[in-house]
This record gives sequence, C-alpha cells and structure tokens, in this order.
Amino acid sequence: MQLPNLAPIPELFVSYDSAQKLKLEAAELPSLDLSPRQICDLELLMNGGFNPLKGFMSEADYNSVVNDLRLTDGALWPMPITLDISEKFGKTIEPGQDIALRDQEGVILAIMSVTDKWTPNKAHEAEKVFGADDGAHPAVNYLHNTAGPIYLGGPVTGIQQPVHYDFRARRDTPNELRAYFRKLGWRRIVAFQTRNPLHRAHQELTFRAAKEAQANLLIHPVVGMTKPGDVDHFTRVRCYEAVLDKYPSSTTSMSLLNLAMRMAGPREAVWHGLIRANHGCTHFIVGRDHAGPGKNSAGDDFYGPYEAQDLYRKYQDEIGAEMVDFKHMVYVQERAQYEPADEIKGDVTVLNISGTELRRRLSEGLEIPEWFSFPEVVKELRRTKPARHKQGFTVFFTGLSGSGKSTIANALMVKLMEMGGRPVTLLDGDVVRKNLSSELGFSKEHRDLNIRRIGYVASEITKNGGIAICAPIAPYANTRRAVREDIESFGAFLEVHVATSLEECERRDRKGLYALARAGKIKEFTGISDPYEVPEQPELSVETENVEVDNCAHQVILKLESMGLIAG
Ligand code: PPS
Repeated sequence: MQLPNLAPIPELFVSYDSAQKLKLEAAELPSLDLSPRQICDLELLMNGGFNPLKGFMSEADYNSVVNDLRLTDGALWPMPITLDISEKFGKTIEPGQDIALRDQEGVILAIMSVTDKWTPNKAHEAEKVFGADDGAHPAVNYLHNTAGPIYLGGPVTGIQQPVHYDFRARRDTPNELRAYFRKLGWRRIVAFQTRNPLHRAHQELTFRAAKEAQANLLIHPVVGMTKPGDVDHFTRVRCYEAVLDKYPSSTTSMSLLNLAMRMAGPREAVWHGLIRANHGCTHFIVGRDHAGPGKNSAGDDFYGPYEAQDLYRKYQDEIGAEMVDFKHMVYVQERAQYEPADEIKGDVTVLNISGTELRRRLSEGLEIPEWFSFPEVVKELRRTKPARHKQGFTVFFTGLSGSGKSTIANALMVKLMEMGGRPVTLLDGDVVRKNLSSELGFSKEHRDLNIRRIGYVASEITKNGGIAICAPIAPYANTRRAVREDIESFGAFLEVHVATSLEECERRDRKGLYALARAGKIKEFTGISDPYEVPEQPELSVETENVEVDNCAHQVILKLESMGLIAG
C-alpha cells in the first residue's frame, strides 16, 4: 500500500525540454537577481517543500497568513513567503507581466507571473508574525532594514534548482526523501530540526524521540540561513557526520534543508512541521524554545519556552506531522546518563553546560568534558573556531569629524603591530574615501554605501583571522548595526565611540572644515547640517578632552584584553 506521506508531492518544475525553451524566452524578460533568502524560499517553493504554495504569496494570501495563519483557501500556513523588491524595480513592473528570477550569478531559476504588487505594512507584519515590532528580533530587523519596500506576488514556474556545490549528496528534495523512505520501507519517520552542532544531549533526545514514536529518525538540519552568529553550516555538517556514526546504523539518516529560518518561535515550529510533513516525515520533535530568537530590546525572551509546543499542539492535526515534545535534557553524574530535567528522581548530581558556557570554553580554549560532547565534534569546533586571542576581529571607531578617530586608530594600529601575531589593517575614513569610495559624496545614501564597503572589507579581514581597524564618521546607527552583523558572523566587533563634543571638534577645527560648513560652503556637514546618531551601547566610549592619545589607545587595548581578544 502506498502511504500518503510517501506518495510524490507536486513540484513547480516543468519538464527538461520545456525548461530549455523557457530559459530562452526568459532571457527577454525583466529579471530580478534574488537575495540569498529569496533563493532559499524559491528552492523550497519549487521542490514542494512549501507545498501547497504555488509561488510567492498574493496580497490576499499574505494578509490572511499574517492575520490568521491561513491561506485564503483555508489551508494552514503560518509564515509570509513574499518577494520583496526595491522601489526602483517596482516602478518597472506591473501585474500581468512575467519576470525571470535569477540567482546571484545571473542563472535563470524560474519565471514568475506577477499577479499582485503592493506596499506592505511592515510594522503590522512584525507585530502579528513575530510578536513585536522590535528590531532586536533578527527577522524584524531583516524586514525593516534588508527587505525591499514593495512585495510582488504570483505563481512560479520552475526551470532549475539553485546549484549547490557543497555536500551535494546530503541534500534531498521532498520527493527524493519520500522515495528514499519508500525504498527503505520506513513508514514512521521522526524529524529533528537543528541549527546548532549536535552534542550528547541532542543525540540522547533524538534517540529517545525515535523510540517513543516507534519511528526512524531523520536528522534534518537547516543549512540555508539561520540566526546571525551561528556556527557556519560547513562546520556543522562535519559535526553531524561525526555524530551520525553514534546512532544504531540503519535506523537514522541525515539530510540537509536549504531553509531560510525566521526565528519566529511558535509560528516557526508550525511552519517547520508542515515542511517536514512535505518531506515525508510523520513526526516532528519540538523542544524547549523552538526557533527562539533570544532576548528582545527590553532584555526579555520574545516567546515563552513552551509557546511553540502549545501552538503546534493546537494545529497538529492539520500539520500532518505529530509532535514529539521534549523537555530540557541534563546529565546525571551518578547514573552516567542523560535524563529529562523534569523527570529526575533521587538526590543526584546534575551536570549541564549552557550554550553560552560552551562558547566561552571554546573561545578560551578550555576543556570540554566527554560527558558533554563527542571528541570528534569538539575537534571540529576547535578547528573552525580557534581561541579568541587567535581569531580575527574589528575595532570600529565612530565619531564626529575631527574627534580624534584617526589619531587614536593609528596609535592602536602601531600598538597591535608591536604585539605581532595577526596582520593589522587600518581603514581610515579619509583614506577609504580616496581609494575605495572616491566617487561618493555625503548624502545618506552615499554615506551608507561607504560604510557598507568598509564593513565588507573589515568582515573579509576578520574572517581570515586579521585585525581590521575602521575609523569613519559612520553617523547612522542602523548602518553601524548592519556592519556589526556582517562582521560578528566571523569574529568580534568592538564599537568605540570617540565622544568628543561638537563644540570641542569645532574649536579644534584641524582641517578648517567646520568654519566652511558654518559659512554654508560645505553642505551636509556632520554635526552642523547633517545628523550624527550617538551610539547607544558601544563596547567603549572614549573622552579625548584632557586625555592623551596614547591613553585613549590603551583603553582600547585593555578592552580587547578583557574580551579575550589579545592574550593578557
Ligand atoms: S561617513 O559619513 O562615515 O561616510 O564619512 P567619512 O567617510 O568618515 O568621511 C569623513 C571625512 O570627510 C571629510 N568631509 C566631511 N565629513 C562630514 N561631512 C561632510 N559633509 C564632509 N565633507 C568632507 C572630513 O574630513 C571627514 O574626515 P574626519 O577624519 O572624520 O575628520
């Protein structure tokens, strides 16, 4: 008998021959180069991972999903899947047109027949979907600061899958997984979603879940986009491969999912369940704080620890994958085993290492006990993340013109070079404007572009283990924040506010620019006729009035030491 979860599900691809013809036609269409997140969404739309969606959402479906977690036809769907575009591109497109969707190298992946174009109310979307219009939520931040202001909706015709060169054999479409389960005779399959390396507690949890559900186990990690700052997927997959050997063979399999997570907690759990059901799974593990985004800007959790489980339970029958809920697992020393924290009996010693503590131990090169993780996993993590004092980092000075950024940055560079060990690069405001950004002026748009360029170079330096020192004015908080995010996925970011007052900068007027700005001869001058948004929570704020340059640079060195970035 063909089980419904293992029968093929609809994809949006056309046949090979039609795809060749369409590709030629598509070359004539207006085209859109998709962002990394849109490519992830398109892949799952086309391969059936987002079944029953047939394309990017129409305005009516979007409103219905945002407000009621349902498509207009009543089907359960908790997450907006929308094609956001720039205002400029929006002006060239009207409903009724076809557009070619391309990857970042220009390869045509699909054609979309545009049926809807609208300007969404992003604050409302944030409130309803993510629970708060709070920029501390990564998806809300993305919504306001990365996603374009206009949405296009319409069905998609798939031409080809996005190409992946990494871990090719480990990636499966829903139909490939369904065929694999059919072939092996697996009928009940419990999926485990993860964006973190697996340690012993996870192995125990998943093993128990499979036993409880009397099912085979699918480790189904997300390798598309996860939370900014997560361990990169290359490292994680090598860790998963090491852990896979620890399960009884032929009961467990692993497949990589190119999903772009939103960290939407409860709604995300329901979405994950639907996606896993599309991949042929009959059960889905939902643990504590599933897909949690961390703390909001008031320092509280966005969602309650079991809110995701509650929402999943409410919709379980419609999702098609039964929930296996799991509590927090901890290690009981006397019994040398993991047990759910709320089921522990007797007077025993409970051991646990939190995510934060694990990161601390890794960054400081401290011991990670065998009861916590597998030596192979620890080795992989250490290989990618050397101790902090050997990693790359960025020091980002910001402050008014003439505040002393360049002088302190130069002094810091020399001190760091004297210590040796890592290459140091100074990206000074004036120097960058002569070389990297010579065509740019001082409008908000140009300043942002300038800072994003500096951020890009600094992130590359940080990624490759060097020290980048940046010293632009960088007057806008949002741009500084975006640069911080780009860099923090590779190493530490230290924002230093050179807090010299406007009065003092103007009094010094070392380049004579303030006088010209006051006379109206230089327009858009920061502090005079253009804004400077003072950093709210920089890692360090230095006063330069009555303090020697050497001392200012030394304050940065001390801060770097306290952050473990230079050996004490
Ligand atoms: S920004 O806003 O971060 O892109 O600015 P930045 O690249 O750091 O460039 C600042 C230097 O350019 C000179 N300059 C001006 N600054 C501010 N506003 C206006 N309109 C302007 N025009 C020229 C100025 O010398 C700045 O150098 P610093 O080292 O900050 O004094």
